[in-house]
Amino acid sequence: MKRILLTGAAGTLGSAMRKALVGWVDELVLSDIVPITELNKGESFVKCDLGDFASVVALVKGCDGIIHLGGVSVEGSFENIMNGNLKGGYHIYEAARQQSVKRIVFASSNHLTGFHSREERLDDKSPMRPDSLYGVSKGFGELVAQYYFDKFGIESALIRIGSCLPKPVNRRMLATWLSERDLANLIKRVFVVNRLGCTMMYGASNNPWSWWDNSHANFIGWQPQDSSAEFEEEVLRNDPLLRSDDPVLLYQGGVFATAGHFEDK
Ligand code: NAI
Ligand code: 15L
Repeated sequence: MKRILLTGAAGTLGSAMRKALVGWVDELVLSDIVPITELNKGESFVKCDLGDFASVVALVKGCDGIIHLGGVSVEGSFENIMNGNLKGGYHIYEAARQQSVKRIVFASSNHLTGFHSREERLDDKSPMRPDSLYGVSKGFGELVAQYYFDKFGIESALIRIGSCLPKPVNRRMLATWLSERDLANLIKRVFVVNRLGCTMMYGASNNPWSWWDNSHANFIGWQPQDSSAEFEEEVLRNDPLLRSDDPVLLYQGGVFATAGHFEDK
């Protein structure tokens, strides 16, 4: 593998993936709107606002693949989401088309389906039920990816990441947790599999409590190695049990579903 672009490289997952992907490619081109000053061997950095098309085209030039983690990662103002996620998502795909990049990992989110009940088990046929404008923006990103696959053959892994952090820290995350190692292995797998297509996958580790079924994507050969079970006792001890009628327990998206609507002033 030669030259791979990592957007959102200064963020939480970008930083974790930098560590996990050391030595995996000849060059990892890091990019973010926030500067990164300390580079490891095999890394370069380009500051870029995803909302600026000309900059994104220059950024993508000469890359063989893209891991697109950049953008707004929580609920926020429509202006910010529009710039980072709507414009940013479109810019990445249009730049990829112009620069003949053929494979992209798109960091989608469980908040695209966050209004499904926790009683449901979702698969690739389950409808999008976004729990926030942020979740809506991930639906836009997935549709852009599908369009660029059907029209131009650009392949994508649309990873609806659950909660990716070193360990699960609350009861919800016993279902949604994705270890950094499992995410890194999935990213690596995406770039070696012969046929990827435009495939959505729920990004969760091998958790005993799961709301998601990835069997449609078995052909990719990703087998998560970690499990939230290892942390269950600690989580149950530290995260108080909510009243059973607390609305936050109804929805997979948790507080994203029950929070008020973000109103632009
Ligand atoms: P983060 O907020 O820590 O990192 C996102 C990065 O994108 C930041 O460094 C930020 O500076 C950069 N960014 C924002 N707007 C930008 C713009 N206009 N131009 C260029 N860069 C911009 O988020 P995190 O947790 O690292 O998530 C990475 C990706 O994974 C995001 O797309 C997020 O939506 C997605 N995701 C993350 C989950 C998690 O558990 N951490 C769960 C589900 C999805
Ligand atoms: C996300 O999409 C967010 O980016 C992250 O900050 C977490 O809130 C995560 O989902 C989650 O649902 O735990």
